[in-house]
Amino acid sequence: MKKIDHIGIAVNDIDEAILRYQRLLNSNCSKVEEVASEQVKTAFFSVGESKIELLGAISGESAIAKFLSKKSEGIHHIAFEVDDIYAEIERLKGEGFTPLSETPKKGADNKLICFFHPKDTNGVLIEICQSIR
Ligand code: CMX
Repeated sequence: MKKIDHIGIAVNDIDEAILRYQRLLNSNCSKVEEVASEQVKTAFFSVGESKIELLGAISGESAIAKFLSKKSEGIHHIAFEVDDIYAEIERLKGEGFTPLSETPKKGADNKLICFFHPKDTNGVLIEICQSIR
């Protein structure tokens, strides 16, 4: 793993949260994007080498809607950048971690992504991601 790419935070009202995090970080949101496959609206803020990703649900089917109803707002996942997502999925499977998709999916921020179940990682949902060049 190369670095923490971003920390995902689930929020009830993303437009309100964007304004709040702009004040907190004293910087503008760099990208707002809807990811249809995940039914989420995302907003990214750069913080040094890493980012904060705000996540709002755009439908009740979204994993974020389920998370918010079960756990309420808060840290949803930690994402690590990798060089070769296919090799890293195989390595992590070999180590006994459980991928939530067999192959990487296209995520926000022009990345290939794969999530790993929080039951294997002390209750923290893990994402690995690789930039699409
Ligand atoms: N972090 C930590 N624990 C989580 C969690 C999260 N983000 N989401 C769910 N859980 C917990 C549940 O509370 C539950 O705990 P208990 O067993 O103690 O009740 C456990 O994990 C399993 O939950 P589940 O009901 O079996 O499964 P869910 O239907 O809630 O699905 C998960 C959980 C992680 C498998 C599912 O949300 C998933 O596949 N996530 C990956 C995709 C995703 O999160 N997309 C949104 C972000 C997209 C983006 O960043 O662009």
